[in-house]
Amino acid sequence: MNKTWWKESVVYQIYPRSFMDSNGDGIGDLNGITQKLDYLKELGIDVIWLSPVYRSPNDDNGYDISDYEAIMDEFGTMEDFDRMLEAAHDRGIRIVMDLVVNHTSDEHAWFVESRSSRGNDKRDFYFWREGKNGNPPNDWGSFFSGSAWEYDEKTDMYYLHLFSRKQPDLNWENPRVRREVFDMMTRWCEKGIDGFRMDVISLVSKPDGLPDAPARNGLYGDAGFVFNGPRIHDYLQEMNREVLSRYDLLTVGETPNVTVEEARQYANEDGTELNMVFQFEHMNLDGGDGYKWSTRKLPLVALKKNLSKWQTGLDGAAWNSLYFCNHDQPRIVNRLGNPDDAYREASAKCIATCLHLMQGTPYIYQGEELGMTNYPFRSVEEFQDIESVNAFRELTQERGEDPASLFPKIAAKSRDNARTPMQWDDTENAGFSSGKPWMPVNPNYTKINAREQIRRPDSVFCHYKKLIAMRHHYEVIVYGHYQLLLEDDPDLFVYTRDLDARRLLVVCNFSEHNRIYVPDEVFRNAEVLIHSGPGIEDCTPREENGILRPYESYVLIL
Ligand code: TEU
Ligand code: CA
Repeated sequence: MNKTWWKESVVYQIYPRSFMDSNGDGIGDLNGITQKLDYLKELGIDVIWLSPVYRSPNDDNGYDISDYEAIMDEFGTMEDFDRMLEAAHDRGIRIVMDLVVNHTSDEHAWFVESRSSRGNDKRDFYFWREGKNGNPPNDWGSFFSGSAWEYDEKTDMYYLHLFSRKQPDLNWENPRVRREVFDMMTRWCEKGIDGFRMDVISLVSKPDGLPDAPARNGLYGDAGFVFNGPRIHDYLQEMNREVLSRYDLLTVGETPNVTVEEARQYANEDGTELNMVFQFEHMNLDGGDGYKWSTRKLPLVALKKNLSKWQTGLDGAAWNSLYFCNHDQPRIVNRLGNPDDAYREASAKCIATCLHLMQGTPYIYQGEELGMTNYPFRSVEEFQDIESVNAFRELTQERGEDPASLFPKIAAKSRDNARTPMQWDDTENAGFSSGKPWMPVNPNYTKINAREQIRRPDSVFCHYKKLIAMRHHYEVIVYGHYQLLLEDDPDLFVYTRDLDARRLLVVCNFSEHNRIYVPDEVFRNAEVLIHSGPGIEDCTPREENGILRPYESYVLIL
């Protein structure tokens, strides 16, 4: 197993729009991030993954880029970026940028040129096709509802957009596109950044001939089959040769629909492609029928089996990312824990222990370290995210779903849950902004905020801080081999890690009733590395003859 810094790091994801507003316009910005670097240093994280800060019309909150080498006006200037980068490096914190190159904004100069005429020099930077008898070129549906094709009257052709119509897909079959992307990446690396998170990178190779989808998902074909296309590994190996291999980077691909077998290629130990990928199987376990919208919670036994499959499936061959939260996912406390006061902190700490003791690089999404929860949406008008807004409209107006029964399912899974402002303290707007925040602050900020937790030893923040310090101290946590115990137990998530003579036992009770679990005799004299749960302030796991309280978790080390 190759040992390296990005395997031993903990990454913190910042969604700049909602992190910290320094100039009172209600929108987070780069200077706000710089102001909060000492907070992140206190937490102990090693790397920041910065969601897009490039120029954008914000049709998809920055994931629609109109200039890859200019800073979004609302976030500040390139000088602000340089200042933030330097301030992070001064604190030993690396900066990983979000690379969104499956598509650009329709306001990007390339697309403006490409759409201007059929003969334009940049026409084939994108996918332009003739319609069929007045219909789109194929039946693909956009991930943001509607057809994945937009008719462009000027040249009487359609262009492909797997996301919003303002996010036209780049044609990676065109070597000039790849050259432009690689050169842009190189210029960012020359500025001293430390890596890339690659947005839906597994989409950039489309199936030959752009055939109809093999499965339908309501009105349109399910474009999910486009992921992991025929030349994806050729393109990533070319990117690796042209850019990635020339710098000391953390690279993580966002690869929905990836399997363990494919991940062993994407994130292979030979380093010919990426360091790691984000898989989505565990995040889809609480989905609805035929789509993600649902009020179901994550089923524990299925979750244990899926995460264990990834732990053992990549061990020694590739490298896992470890995440439950990001800007696209609802808050994990609601999906796997309990957001009510009685159990919120215990369940948040139990979740953190369970994830952070696995093999792989952990990712913490802003606010996860505080146990932040979903937002209490009351009506569909409160949704701002294009995915939620379009889905509600299409499902009710075009597919006849009942609005009243659909609303709670969208409210539970909406990406907006992760995009409410970071809760810094209990002053107005949770200390996020002196102006009107672009997105309402979760009203529970008076109870859940960083200032209240930083100095409270049993807070969620201090629990994450301890987990991060443990990972920095014990190689067995980073490199140890994983084995699941009690595979079919509906409440307990119990596993071991071992590396040479070191052994860990991780015990988590994901239920709201007491359970009995007595560790194997071999752990009789083991040290307690971390222990959390309601009412356990002054006891150790063994003193309670195996009683595990609701959401109690602990780690023993030999
Ligand atoms: O997400 C791609 C993606 O997988 C999501 O659309 C996911 O399928 C959906 O959100 C599940 O709820 C990336 C970015 O993370 C997302 O924010 C962007 O909207 C999207 O790509 C387009 O750039
Ligand atoms: Ca601002």
